Amino acid sequence: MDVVTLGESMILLTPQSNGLMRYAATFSRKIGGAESNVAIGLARLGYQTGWISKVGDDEFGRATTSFIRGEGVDVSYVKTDNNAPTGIYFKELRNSSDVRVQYYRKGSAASMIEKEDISEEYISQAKFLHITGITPALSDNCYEAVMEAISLAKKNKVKIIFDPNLRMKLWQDKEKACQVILHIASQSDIVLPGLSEAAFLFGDKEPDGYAADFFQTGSDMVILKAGKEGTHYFTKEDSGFVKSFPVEHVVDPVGAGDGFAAGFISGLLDGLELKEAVKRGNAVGAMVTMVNGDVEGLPEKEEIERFIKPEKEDVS
Ligand code: KDG
Repeated sequence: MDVVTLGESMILLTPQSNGLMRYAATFSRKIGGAESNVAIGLARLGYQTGWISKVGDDEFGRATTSFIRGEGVDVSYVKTDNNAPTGIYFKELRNSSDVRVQYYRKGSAASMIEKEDISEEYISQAKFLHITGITPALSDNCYEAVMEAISLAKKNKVKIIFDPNLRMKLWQDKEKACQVILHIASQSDIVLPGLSEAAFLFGDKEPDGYAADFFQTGSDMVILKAGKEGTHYFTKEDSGFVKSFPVEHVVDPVGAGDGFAAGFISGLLDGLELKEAVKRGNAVGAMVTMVNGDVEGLPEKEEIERFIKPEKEDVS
């Protein structure tokens, strides 16, 4: 197993018309969830991934698990909760720069994940444990499950990669969000914050100021995503910046960070130089934004290579 991840996936409903969702009459039905997006992204690139979760004993739960299984992700640690439903979320695309997300997930099956659901045997098989700041925001028991996964990963020398994925709609208060995210960052080997997440945690600073703050919490590597500008990377020995790939028309930006994570982790698994791994992350992130849906734009490996180095058209 290359990567194990843990979190909630939901039915994703997107109006088939642009504009305010109150006028929408028909919706497309997809599946989304930050952690399974990463697991699917890596599976599509040819890596072995596993997703730990809970779904409801309902049609949406069965659809979610079979979709993720169908994408090549191991779901042997996905349980069914008989008393809580599978979560749902709506994505209202007013235009590509104004996307609103509406959750129907309070009390969902995944919010019932608890530390007893985390298997040491499963985590210990992985090279990386991927976690995000969404899961600990779902419930106290989810927070405990994340901490259990972290402690099992540490015990078994599995590297921990953490994407803060700050979703303010899921947190009761800012202070708790800040405290929990910093605590998890302090337990992680690699952190993947966006610039606005770093500003939320540490206030307004320059990128190297954020890196120093994350180093102080205990992380060894900081990958600071600056959206369409590019990505800064920092270790204690090395640092740099990799420009984003230009995207002419963003169709749907949701899932770009997960695409980045999948591409970046794949680069680490392939032993690429850090800069090249970041470049691959940027490429996958950009490709995700060109397609509607959280996972539908995730590429296969050969597509990334073509995207990074487009072949010159034969004009002879
Ligand atoms: O990163 C994309 C996620 O935000 C999306 O898939 C839905 O998991 C989701 C969430 O909690 O917002």
